[in-house]
Amino acid sequence: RVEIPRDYNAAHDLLARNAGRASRPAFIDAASGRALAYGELEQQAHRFANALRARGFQPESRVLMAMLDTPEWPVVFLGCILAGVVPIAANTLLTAPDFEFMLRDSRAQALFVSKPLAATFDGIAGKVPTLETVIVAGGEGPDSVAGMVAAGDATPQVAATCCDDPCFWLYSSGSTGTPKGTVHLHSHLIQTAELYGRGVLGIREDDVVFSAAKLFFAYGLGNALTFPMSVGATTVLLPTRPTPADVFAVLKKHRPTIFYGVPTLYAALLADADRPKRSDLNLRVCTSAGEALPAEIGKRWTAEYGVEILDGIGSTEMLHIFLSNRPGAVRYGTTGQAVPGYELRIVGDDGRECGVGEIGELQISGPSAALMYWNNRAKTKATFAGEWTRSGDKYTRDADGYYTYGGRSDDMLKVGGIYVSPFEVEASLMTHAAVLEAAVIGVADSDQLVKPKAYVVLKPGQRASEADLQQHVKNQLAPYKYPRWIEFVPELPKTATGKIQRFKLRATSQA
Ligand code: 3SK
Repeated sequence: RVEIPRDYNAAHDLLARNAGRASRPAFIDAASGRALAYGELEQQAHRFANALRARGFQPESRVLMAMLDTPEWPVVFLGCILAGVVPIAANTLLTAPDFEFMLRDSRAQALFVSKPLAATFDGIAGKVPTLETVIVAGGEGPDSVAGMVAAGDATPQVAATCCDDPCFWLYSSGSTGTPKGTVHLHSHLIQTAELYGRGVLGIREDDVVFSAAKLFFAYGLGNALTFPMSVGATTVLLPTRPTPADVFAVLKKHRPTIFYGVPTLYAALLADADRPKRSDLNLRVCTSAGEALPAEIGKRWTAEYGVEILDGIGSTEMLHIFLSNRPGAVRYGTTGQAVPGYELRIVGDDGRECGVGEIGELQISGPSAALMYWNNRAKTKATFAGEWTRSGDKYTRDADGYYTYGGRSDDMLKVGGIYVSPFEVEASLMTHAAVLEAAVIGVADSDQLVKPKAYVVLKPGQRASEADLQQHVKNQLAPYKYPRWIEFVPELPKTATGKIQRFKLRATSQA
């Protein structure tokens, strides 16, 4: 663990680490090709902080950011933190009712919104009494981010924050209920950079990084802001959706050394007929999170591009990855080992710690656990139990300390009294040559007994029958695990991060 001084401001630390790198590019906008150097970032963040103060924003007040990934994003985020103002990074793919909920729940006093998203807020801004100010990113004039930077005094001033002060929030969405404002402290960003960024990735100054996950996700925030800034590396930002064509264009043009993806994206990249050759890219390490990486995808990526994918798992609550494969010690099909600095335990339904090979809920103890969910005492108490944070994910651990994902607590199936991991059945289906993606849920048969059902997306131009795929799984897994029904679908329902929404399949499923 990293020792953090009591008087500590996270933005000041990240900027001060780069004081000697004024001309080195900190952020490159992939859309415009424009670069923001570390020296410019520091000046703009301080000017922005002073402009907030001049407009009367007090430390501990909250503001909502609904911004696309451009270099203005770190200016606003760091500028707020320098002023002691608490930025809330919102998922830009959400709908107007979601944003209205967040504005009301957080009582944010300002909204920073990218120009292309501004229309979503047209009907909301006047309705939320606590929202006083709307500032447009990518716009011009006094009520734009650029206008505030231009108007702000250049003299550096840092709010007198403590390492345990609330620093920023992220909203965490569960499969049920409203999103939960997850409150993170000043010390948390640098802890994740030291433990995972340096400890696992070995990130260094000469790295160029690119994250398909956007900055508003906890995964993207560490990947593309905290980790590179902690060592003076360069981040390429893509404001648009990371399509295979755009991702490959960035990988070819900017030649990042670290690429952070999610399993569905790796699958789509590998299925892209126009994918580049290994020699066109300059990758030294790739990561995957969001959901467990099927072994088949990891192996194919390594075979194609000669680089390992470090599959790991993190959470909005823990801010970043606490369990991960390590370079040179990857075991595809597992999520790897505990990230040093985090302690993990697996707890069974009876509340006792599980032994090797026993399945239970993964719980985490570490220095980046969120303080609480805002305005939600019940869910705070259910998730943050003293030193331990409950993940809601089922895992087993082997004798070497490698963890294997067994689905969400509520996704697990009990078939004939025996646990079946839907992920294991999906991974088996994915090894069939015709299968692009698969999702497995439990469906009750005519006897109301739960059995696995698979939803399968075939690769373009490929064919396979239900019987082919059932036989394929029976050949690989214990006989009771094969999917009793297979429905072929054009696509699977997914969250913005690419997680398969099995609850949507459950809502409409039939045997
Ligand atoms: O989904 C994950 O595994 C993850 C990783 C890093 C940070 C946050 C999350 C949710």
